[in-house]
Amino acid sequence: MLTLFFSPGACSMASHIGLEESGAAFELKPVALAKGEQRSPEYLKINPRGKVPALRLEDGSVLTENTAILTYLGLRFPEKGLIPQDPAAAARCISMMAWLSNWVHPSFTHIFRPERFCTDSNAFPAVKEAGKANFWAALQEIDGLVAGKSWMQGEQFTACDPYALVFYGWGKRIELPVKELANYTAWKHRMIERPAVRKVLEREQNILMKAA
Ligand SMILES: N[C@@H](CCC(=O)N[C@@H](CS)C(=O)NCC(=O)O)C(=O)O
Repeated sequence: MLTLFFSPGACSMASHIGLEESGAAFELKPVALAKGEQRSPEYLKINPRGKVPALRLEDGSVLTENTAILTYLGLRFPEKGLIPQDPAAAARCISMMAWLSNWVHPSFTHIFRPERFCTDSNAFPAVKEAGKANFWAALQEIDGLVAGKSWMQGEQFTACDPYALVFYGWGKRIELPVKELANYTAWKHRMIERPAVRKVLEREQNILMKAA
């Protein structure tokens, strides 16, 4: 069976939703980031980088990175359409996930982990400020990207959708005015109406299930 190493509220929620949407049989292994379990010797054997998510396959090998895990699920369960069949559409989906991973996520990390990006503690406030500005600009960009579409890539729900939901939730968590983003917010409502998404949000007790 597939095994997902995850932490509630972390970016691993994207892979968690991908698994639930794919219909695959899987088990969950929580990794308590707040307790530093990601740096335990046991977990470092799973992912030597000490990050979630990690997906252990049936043969015991491990996949890391949301982009790779979601792509794997899309290729393994093609009937679910997480990765489009058309080569250009598939590449566009991977392109979007790459941007979420290499720009949107690190922008957020600047806010809480400035020491990972700058050795001068006097500059931490400026690093945080830049991270927050970049993160908010990225959320605004996503708002524009979903305008007039049902899903991130158009009319087909793809692997980009679970990934983009993570960042709406993080924006809400740090009290950015995400509700002002009308398209992203309408899309978020459509996401929550999907049974697989709702199941994961409830299981992770995600902030998106809380009122206001
Ligand atoms: N690009 C990676 C990011 C993985 C990542 O940074 N995960 C965070 C949680 S959102 C983590 O495990 N952080 C623990 C730490 O840095 O100690 C992916 O998409 O899988």
